[in-house]
Amino acid sequence: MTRLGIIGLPQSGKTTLFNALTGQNCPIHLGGGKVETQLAVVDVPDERLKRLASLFQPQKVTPAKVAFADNSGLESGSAQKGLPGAVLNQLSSMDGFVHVLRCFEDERIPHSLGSVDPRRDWQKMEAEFILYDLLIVERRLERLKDEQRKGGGRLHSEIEREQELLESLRQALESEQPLRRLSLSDEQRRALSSFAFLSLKPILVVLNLSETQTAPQWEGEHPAQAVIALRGKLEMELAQMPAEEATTFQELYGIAELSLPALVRQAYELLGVQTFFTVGEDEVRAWQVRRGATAQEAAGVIHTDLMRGFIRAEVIPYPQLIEAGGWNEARAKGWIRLEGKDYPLQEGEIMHVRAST
Ligand SMILES: Nc1nc2c(ncn2[C@@H]2O[C@H](COP(=O)(O)OP(=O)(O)O)[C@@H](O)[C@H]2O)c(=O)[nH]1
Ligand SMILES: [Mg+2]
Repeated sequence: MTRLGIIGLPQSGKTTLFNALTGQNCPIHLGGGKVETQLAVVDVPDERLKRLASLFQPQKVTPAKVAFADNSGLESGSAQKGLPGAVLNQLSSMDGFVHVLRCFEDERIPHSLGSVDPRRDWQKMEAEFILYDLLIVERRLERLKDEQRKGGGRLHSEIEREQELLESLRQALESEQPLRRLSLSDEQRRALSSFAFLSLKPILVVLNLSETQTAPQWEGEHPAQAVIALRGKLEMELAQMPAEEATTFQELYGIAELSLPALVRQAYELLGVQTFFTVGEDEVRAWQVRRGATAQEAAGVIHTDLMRGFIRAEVIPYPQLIEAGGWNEARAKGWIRLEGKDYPLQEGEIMHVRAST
């Protein structure tokens, strides 16, 4: 399951956003400075799943899930001093981040850095991530030097290749570039995956606006970075209201849709994740898989047995299945394709795995 860490300065609106996304009611003020992670698993909103469910009338409908983590440790380090290593460490287990930046003005809520300035706040967190990653890189380079000297283990050429890669990371970090901005090959990414660099993880910027604010200009579009503006407090209140009342308020404030669907869409985009479906009388279900994954890999998401015993996959795009009006109807039209294990599954396709078990 995809895990997104909500980060940002104290009082930026992280817990508020968490509550808005999850419809939960976590206490806004967590005292004690204890490092704790609140994890909430949220259904991924998907209109297609609903359509498929009404078509197949299954006993069970299972949406894909995303987990949001609100880390109370982010409140513990004073904004001036920076975050404790233990907190940064915890963040390294996340797949990506949602970075909340305070844009709202409210005299009753003092800003930990004295003034509302989202760009400065953004740079501050970036700088912490970069520094943390730099320490890891330097430590690793020291190790590699030892390894080089002692010998006996890996090939010299192999060690050198890693050194070169880490040197290029060091250069980027020293010039204050987050690692997510580097273009790395798949092989390089694999080589780096065990380090869990914070500045390499994709990040979604959330501009947290007051009820009446409009979003400030925000550049920095990048494949691993996106921006979304929302009114956190208002959305939290809406998420906690009975549905009917919420609709009235939504109309009043001109909110076409709450942020969860857009936020999840953006996160999928950033994380390189896509959806596929399985259908049947017992269950209609949405699944997550790496974009570009093969049919066999996707089968493995459903069950390892289906991956091992994979023979062929029956595949059809969502719009075609809807147009046909059912699986048998689609088959009669010849729209259900048979694909082999290397077929790259496309976003929104419905798959039925034939496997020998
Ligand atoms: N006016 C206004 N207040 C907000 C907004 N978002 C959060 N707050 C308030 O800011 C304070 C800090 O919010 P909280 O979610 O606890 O921030 P955290 O420390 O980042 O978790 C709370 O009193 C919230 O009610 C917003 O969009 N508008
Ligand atoms: Mg909080």
